[in-house]
Amino acid sequence: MPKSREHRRPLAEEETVKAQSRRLRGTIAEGLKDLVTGALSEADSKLLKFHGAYQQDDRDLRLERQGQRLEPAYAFMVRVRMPGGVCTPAQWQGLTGLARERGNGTLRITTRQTFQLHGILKADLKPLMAELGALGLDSIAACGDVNRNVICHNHPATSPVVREVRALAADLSAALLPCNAAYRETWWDEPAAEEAGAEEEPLYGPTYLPRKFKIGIAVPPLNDVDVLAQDLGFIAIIEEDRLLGFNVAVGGGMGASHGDGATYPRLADLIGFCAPGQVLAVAEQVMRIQRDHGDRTNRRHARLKYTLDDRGIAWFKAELEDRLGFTLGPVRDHRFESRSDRFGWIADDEGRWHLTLRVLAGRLQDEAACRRLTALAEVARLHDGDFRLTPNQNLTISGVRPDRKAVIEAVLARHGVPMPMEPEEGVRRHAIACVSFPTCGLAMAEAERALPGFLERLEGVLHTLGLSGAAISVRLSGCPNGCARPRLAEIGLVGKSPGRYVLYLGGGFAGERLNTSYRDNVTLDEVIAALTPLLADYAVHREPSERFGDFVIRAGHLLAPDPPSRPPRKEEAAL
Ligand code: SRM
Ligand code: SF4
Repeated sequence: MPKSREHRRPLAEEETVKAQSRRLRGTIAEGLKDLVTGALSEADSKLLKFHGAYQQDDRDLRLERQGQRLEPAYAFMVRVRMPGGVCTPAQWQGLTGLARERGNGTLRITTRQTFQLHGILKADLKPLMAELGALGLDSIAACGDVNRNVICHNHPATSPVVREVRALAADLSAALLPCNAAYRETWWDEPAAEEAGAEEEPLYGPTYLPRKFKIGIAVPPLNDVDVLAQDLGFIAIIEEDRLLGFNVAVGGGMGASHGDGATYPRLADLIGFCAPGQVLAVAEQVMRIQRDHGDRTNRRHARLKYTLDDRGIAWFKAELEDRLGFTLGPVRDHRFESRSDRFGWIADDEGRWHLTLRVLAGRLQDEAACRRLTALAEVARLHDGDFRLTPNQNLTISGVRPDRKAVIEAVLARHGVPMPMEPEEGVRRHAIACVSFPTCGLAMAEAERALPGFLERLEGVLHTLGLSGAAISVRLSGCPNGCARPRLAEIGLVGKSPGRYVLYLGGGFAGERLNTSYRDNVTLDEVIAALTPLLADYAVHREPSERFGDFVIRAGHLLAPDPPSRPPRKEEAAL
């Protein structure tokens, strides 16, 4: 934002909260002791995000409790920091225990390769954080105006550079952590630092970033991290199995608000190439530019994507190279083919096996027919490799010795966990949904809970049309913040109000193109009705290997104007 405009506006309230927080401590420690209420103060609940936790209330119970004049059913969500999405079997078992004993009995794999634990009552929050620490995990900077969980492609059998890329994700996460001791003091009872509340934050400064910041590392031809949706993306350039460096992409972001044209999803721009040894410097300087130039007056305009659009890519690149003291190389060729996970057993060059399982919407829980949480905890007891979470909300049991494959399969089968799906289940393989109701405070329509029913209906249509195996990406978000990255789906649904969505079509299969609004304010019935003729046309007129997202554009379907989707008002019906 041009300086003159910014100067006339007051700072966003969050800026004052951060500045007065004594390096993110606020009064969280005191607030936790007050068990008369299930909540923290408003300022502390904002600061809590920097500690990786959100205060939420059960949206299913909100109205009922309002009617009974009770305070909302408050509970907390904790998001673990897990760079590159890898954890040990012991950590897996520990997290399962935490979910059962202190949470709502489920673990939720997120679109940023980590776990969220939901439904934690105030009295359980501090013990849970301590137990997380004992597992060698934490939730520092998993939320808040800082660099978030760094994501990267992590399937060991995909490419020889996966190990390097994972190490880089961990290095980035460590290098970009805030330096204050607030987390350790608040949750782990470490003695207060001498300079408590005034520690140096050499990278962030006293008010941290204007907004969240996200980094992803892709290993072509896979783009499972949706690298162009990140504030900062690194795309591995590999030649003869050697990592040469990375194309650098800046300014991606998915969030928008309905009806507010000043907010929009944006794909990152490729600005150059850097060597592996330059990645940390590039990341740090990109973040510093955003720290110094991002909009601190309007949080809806505070992501890097808006800084870039306000000031221009040329300005940004010059500023970056000036701060770096070297120039980026020219962008190298790369090609993405897919964002999908590779399901089933795959062996790597060293003869270890890796089993990727589909977890619909990332929710690990025990249900009557399928006791996933129990099954995986049991696998963790006998597994000596690790577990890897994917940005598609799925899971790889990784590094399995050949003689353990059958044992793992038997455990999964005993608890009703299906082995990876048949190839016919095309659409299910590519589906993602955000959490939404009942925990998300920003949800406008169902997402995770609506996904299974929606997929079943869509699969019915596809089956009838002979398209059961068609790989089509479907993503469902409960609001336009876009946590499931729905604006990058071939079929994207974005919640507008309970039961109603905007239907977007035409996203690129490998995440290279945003989709376009096709129907506004429609129910899921109307979505199926709108999709059926398009899919029928696709079944008959698609070219060999043509993706649905490409087809709807080529066939001109996206040019049709949106018909009114709301029911006619009384006066209109009378005409
Ligand atoms: Fe998100 C806010 C869940 C990935 C864009 N997101 C939220 C909150 C915390 C709601 C809130 O602020 O009160 C949601 C908590 C729901 C709950 O009950 O658990 C939430 N976001 C999620 C997760 C769990 C979705 C999922 O189903 O997996 C993902 C957790 C990621 C993680 O582990 O760190 C998640 N969120 C994303 C992504 C995808 C990504 O990062 O690749 C996006 C779009 C990319 C982007 O940031 O532009 C995303 N979430 C948002 C936004 C819009 C931000 C914006 O600047 O436009 C919000 C709202 C906000 O920050 O004010 C938001
Ligand atoms: Fe909540 Fe909206 Fe994100 Fe879904 S997209 S989790 S409804 S903020």
